[in-house]
Amino acid sequence: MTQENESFKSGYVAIIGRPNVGKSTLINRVLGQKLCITSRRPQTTRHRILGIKTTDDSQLIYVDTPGLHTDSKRAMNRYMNRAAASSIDDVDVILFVIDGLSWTDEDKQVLERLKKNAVAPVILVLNKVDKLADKDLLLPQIETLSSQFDFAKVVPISARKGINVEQLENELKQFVPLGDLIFPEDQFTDRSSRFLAAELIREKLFRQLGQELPYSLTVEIEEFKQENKLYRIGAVIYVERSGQKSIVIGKKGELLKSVGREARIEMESLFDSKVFLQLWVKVRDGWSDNERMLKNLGYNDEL
Ligand SMILES: Nc1nc2c(ncn2[C@@H]2O[C@H](COP(=O)(O)OP(=O)(O)OP(=O)(O)O)[C@@H](O)[C@H]2O)c(=O)[nH]1
Ligand SMILES: [Mg+2]
Repeated sequence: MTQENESFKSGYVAIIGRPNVGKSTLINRVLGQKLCITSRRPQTTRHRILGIKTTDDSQLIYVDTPGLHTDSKRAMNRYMNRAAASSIDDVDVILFVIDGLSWTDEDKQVLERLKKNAVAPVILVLNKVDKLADKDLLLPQIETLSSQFDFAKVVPISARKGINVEQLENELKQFVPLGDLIFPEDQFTDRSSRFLAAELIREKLFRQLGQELPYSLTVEIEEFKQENKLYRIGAVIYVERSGQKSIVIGKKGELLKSVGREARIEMESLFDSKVFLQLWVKVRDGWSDNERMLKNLGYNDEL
């Protein structure tokens, strides 16, 4: 298709920012489908994920990244910061996402990193403008930040409501080079169905557990079989202490059951198949601060 179209453009867009500013929500909005998991909790995204959007005139490959944060003591946190920081390299344009009017120390540190390492142009994206009654309130913030860094553009959006997102996508096309498809046109991510299944289970746990959420919880898919129009999926939820195990299971197993139900429904729509899902909870002491266990659980420095 693209051979005939000499004006076709393709390239990479990194999405960078502190935790919880709406990076993953933005990718889902752009793709028009749920790919990346999102939640009210900071540090929802743990791995780099590509979200690929192909249109008649371009293929933009969005790189979702874990929120850059300052607490890098645990091995998993260091892994997440590395995954985010390395995404700044080798992209055509960087979206630096912040939460509307707020500006925290963590935002400042992300900007410092960009100042030091970003080679590609950086667009400042002020997200969550739906929360502002008066958009003019953004002007002083834009002015202050623009005096600290030479942003290629400043774009206020609401990823959740879709405000100004199409305009942002159009702007992005200026920054990617002419080029052919990088991925097949019907591919929307670099991640396997198996990975996405584990992520969906983790999202449901993040959302249902609220304040009780054991932060160091992870999901490992042990069985993933496709039989005609049925996916047979077995997953283990790892926590670090036995007290956390009972929280995840809930009274009479209710919480785990409802996590399983919600995850299954989304998997069925994602895979367009029936899904038979089984969940177990196990304790694996200290996994989030142990480099070897992290690797075993899929926290590899991939890419
Ligand atoms: N009001 C409002 N909320 C938003 C908007 N975009 C995202 N959110 C909410 O902000 C929270 C965090 O969104 P995520 O997309 O998970 O944020 P993230 O930047 O990917 O977070 P990490 O993966 O933890 O780094 C969720 O509760 C979203 O629903 C927006 O435009 N407006
Ligand atoms: Mg995220």
